[in-house]
Amino acid sequence: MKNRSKYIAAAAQLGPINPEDSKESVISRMLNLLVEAKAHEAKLVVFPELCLTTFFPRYYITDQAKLDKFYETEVPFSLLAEIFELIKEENIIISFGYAEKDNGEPFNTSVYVETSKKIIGKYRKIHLPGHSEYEPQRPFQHLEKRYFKKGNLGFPTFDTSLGKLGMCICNDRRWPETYRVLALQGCEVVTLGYNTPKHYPLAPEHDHLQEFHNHLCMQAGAYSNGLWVIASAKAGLEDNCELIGGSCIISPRGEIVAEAKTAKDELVLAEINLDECRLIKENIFNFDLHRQPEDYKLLTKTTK
Ligand code: CDT
Repeated sequence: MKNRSKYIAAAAQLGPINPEDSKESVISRMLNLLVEAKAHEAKLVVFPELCLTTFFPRYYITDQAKLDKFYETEVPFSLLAEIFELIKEENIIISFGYAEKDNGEPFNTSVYVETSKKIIGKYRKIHLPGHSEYEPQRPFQHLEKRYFKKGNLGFPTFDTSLGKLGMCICNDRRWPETYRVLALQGCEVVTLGYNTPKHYPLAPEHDHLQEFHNHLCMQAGAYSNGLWVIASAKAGLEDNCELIGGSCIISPRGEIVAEAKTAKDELVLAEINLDECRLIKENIFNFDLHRQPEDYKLLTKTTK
């Protein structure tokens, strides 16, 4: 690569995926976005959380065979064949989320895959929101705690041709610790996907703030850790449940430099300049000079 520190990245937002939509139909939509990404010479393309199917934690599913269809036992390269055919001559890293079953253990997972089909990074969601039992009073369920185990890979970072990358998934982005643990390992770009309903049944008073809270936590995470954030939504009206859009690319200054305009399939493009991380990391949030971890012990001593 000519200049490792500058490249085009894309948040590849997907519009709604309804329960009857096949994985093949989703892949062909992803392919369309990749054709566009390739035309813009994007090197890093980020797809949403659980992007191969509808957001199934919305449903209470008791039929195990039906539930199993949502999971992959390995990265589904055969499904993704056309995608890798398209980019085989390129030097692109793709990130996407899927429901993983590893030796029977279910995880909400995201991976980095290189053009050569090499898996160069994996993350399993740590902050699983929602509940584990059916709650009839809700207009829709959020059963992530039922369908997934807490991720067991920590928050790893990955040295790549596009800088030091790290992943988180949806609800993780609301927690400042996520970005800080990644930043302490030198992370320069955090990529993430999300499925965020507009309506939060437990605090509907906040529904009008969903888009604001989405950007607020990611902009704060980017700025206070001097890193880029690339965030990709699954958006729009999915089986009658409205999911927010707002996919975006945020600079280490905390500024949104590119943002989705629709709640449909849409590519959000921006130039990533890794050197911009330094202005924050070497000054206002210079960890070596200014962090005071001895006064933060409570952070890991208690869950309350
Ligand atoms: N997928 C996911 O983590 N969604 C949550 C919804 C709110 S909690 C029920 C989020 O944090 O966006």
